[in-house]
Amino acid sequence: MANETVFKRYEGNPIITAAAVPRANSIHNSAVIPFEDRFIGIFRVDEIDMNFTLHLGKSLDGINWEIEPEKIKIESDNPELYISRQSYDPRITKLDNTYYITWCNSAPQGPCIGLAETKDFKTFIQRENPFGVANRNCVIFPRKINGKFAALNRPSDGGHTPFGDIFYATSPDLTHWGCHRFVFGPSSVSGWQTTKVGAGPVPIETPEGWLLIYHGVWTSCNGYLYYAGGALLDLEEPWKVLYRTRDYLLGPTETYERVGDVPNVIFPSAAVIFDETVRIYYGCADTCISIADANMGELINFIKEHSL
Ligand code: BMA
Repeated sequence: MANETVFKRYEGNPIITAAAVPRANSIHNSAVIPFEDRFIGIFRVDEIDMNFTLHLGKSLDGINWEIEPEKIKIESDNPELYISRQSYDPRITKLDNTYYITWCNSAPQGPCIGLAETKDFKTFIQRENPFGVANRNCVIFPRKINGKFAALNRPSDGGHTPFGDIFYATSPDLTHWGCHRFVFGPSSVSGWQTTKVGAGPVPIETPEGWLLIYHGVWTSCNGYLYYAGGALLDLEEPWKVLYRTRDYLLGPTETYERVGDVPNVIFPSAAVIFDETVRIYYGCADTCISIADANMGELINFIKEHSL
């Protein structure tokens, strides 16, 4: 396959298409996490009325999935909290015994971040939206940092945002967020990430720092192209960038990445560790989901050796 470095695409890609859910137009940009003796996913389903809904999926091997035809029910005792008809790009973080789901929960005023928690993937409780409009791409770190919950997020605008920097924020209680720090923005010397960047999967803790897979965007004369890159962030001060790739880790080169509702999009949104392997799940052309595997040591070395 074209231009692979450390990530190798699965030969059966794409692993999930719209055929998995009866009313789906497309299924992409979704969250996956190990749970009990299997894998659980929260899938972004763009339905045939082109509203975006979140659906639960289960898999024994992480490759073959059963996805529920109905969207998940997220409960709240606060009538002022709502679930948008445009709910998209979920991520799942396990922290202690609770699973936190963040997603883009579009408000009438623009996109913002939704937050819900579950312990069993049967009952989902919505919490306050962590940030105001407009914001996309929120991932919560899998442990507290210096005693606080911590998250990466990406302030945006109400449209197709021609800019975008990654910020870090902390919270004592997952409701009140502050201590905002700039992490990194686009790079003028690495073409695939000159327009905007955004966090992908939940960061993975390694002895070398937090491993962050992120997306970077280039604006061509024909519109945006989305790529996957990698960074290592300081373990205790994650707004400090130790390394960040100049070369992309995956670019849209395969037909299923190039052709779809939005062409030329690789949107990594989940990562799972198997022994020494990092497997990423990524949305392809806003249409389907694929996976790619890298050896953890090789990935970290690649990020260090191909850093900006
Ligand atoms: C971003 C998000 C993603 C999408 C990408 C490419 O702004 O909306 O859901 O994959 O654009 O269309």
